[in-house]
Amino acid sequence: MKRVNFLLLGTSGNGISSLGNTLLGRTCFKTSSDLHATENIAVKGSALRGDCRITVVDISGIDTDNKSLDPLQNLKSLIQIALNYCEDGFTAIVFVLQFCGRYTRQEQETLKLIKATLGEDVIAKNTVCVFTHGDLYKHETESFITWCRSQKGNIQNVLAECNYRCLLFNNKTEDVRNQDAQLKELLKLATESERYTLSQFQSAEKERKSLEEEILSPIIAQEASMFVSDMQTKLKSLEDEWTGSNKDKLDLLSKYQEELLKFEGELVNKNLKPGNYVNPFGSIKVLKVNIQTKRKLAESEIKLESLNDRFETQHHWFIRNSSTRATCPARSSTIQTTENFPQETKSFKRQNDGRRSLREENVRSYNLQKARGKGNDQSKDTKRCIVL
Ligand SMILES: Nc1nc2c(ncn2[C@@H]2O[C@H](COP(=O)(O)OP(=O)(O)OP(=O)(O)O)[C@@H](O)[C@H]2O)c(=O)[nH]1
Ligand SMILES: [Mg+2]
Repeated sequence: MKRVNFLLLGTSGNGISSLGNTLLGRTCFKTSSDLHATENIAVKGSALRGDCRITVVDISGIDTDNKSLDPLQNLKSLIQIALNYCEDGFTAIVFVLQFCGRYTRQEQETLKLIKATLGEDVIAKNTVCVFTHGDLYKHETESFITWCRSQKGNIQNVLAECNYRCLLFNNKTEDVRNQDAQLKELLKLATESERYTLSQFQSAEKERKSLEEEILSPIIAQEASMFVSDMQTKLKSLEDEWTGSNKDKLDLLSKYQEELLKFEGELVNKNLKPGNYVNPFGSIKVLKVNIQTKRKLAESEIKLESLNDRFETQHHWFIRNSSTRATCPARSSTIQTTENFPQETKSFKRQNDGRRSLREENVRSYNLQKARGKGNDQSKDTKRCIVL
């Protein structure tokens, strides 16, 4: 006995379950005229039609704008269930459209999701397009296939892609001969398509990943823009309101830099796809430069503070020591200690050298006067030493 498996997919409400029932010749799947979609399920039904065992898996209608991950994950798990139901794969994938329904952006999103989930070439290789609501077809003068070929835009691309394996179905017909003729036509078209197998589904993982990245990219970009604006606020308040030390400021900037680099690394791994959103890498680059400039500034301030401290220390040391010497010009030991000035700056050294020679000259002259017996004039010496 011939065994034929069909997997039915399409936008919610297009008549997927009704088509399933027509194919099986009995009511197996729940149909509804409700305006809302039915729950997310994959249901299998089977029936003997002539010399053929027909198995149908009805995947509940798709409703997606591909802006969240749920529909992708849902469809992926429903297809896995469907492939478990039919381990030898599907004779054909049936993409269900509605005759007289406009081929809108919603249909395009459904198609995008189907291709991403089952593989980019699923329409070209494995699909038959079935239009339900065939009872509304009133173009008696032209065949349905001529009508298909005369369509324009995105729907024309789809029909051409599946090589016009297209068929009109009237799910409302009570005429058994008409029902049989529709099924026979579908079986014929199905043989023109390739069997859809588990291995094909498995190798579509990269397409699923790619759509996943495309869906997540604007969400990630939004998160990144929040991170950037938060970091900008922190840097601004560091500039305007900081009252702590430069050392603490530098530590904080290093922390921000670390956070930014970590965030950037994670963002690179997320593989952002180009889309209708601001690319966060530009703002991150600006932030990096901003932090680096602030760090350099803080480092210079710290260096300046340390130089100032040293200057202050030396200045006080010098003032203390030079005043001692000024009142005691005769103490040569004090004069000698000038050799031991700690880490003199060049200008200090120049000044000290000048002062030392003046002091030595004073001492020499004091000793000379003393030797001549005139050295008791202390006031004169002091006056000279005050020059120091
Ligand atoms: N006139 C007409 N109505 C149809 C045809 N096929 C389906 N319908 C109607 O379309 C409506 C939706 O049919 P369903 O088979 O429940 O659609 P579905 O795609 O399975 O919907 P969900 O599973 O809820 O997404 C029902 O009211 C059906 O009676 C058809 O060929 N002709
Ligand atoms: Mg249904």
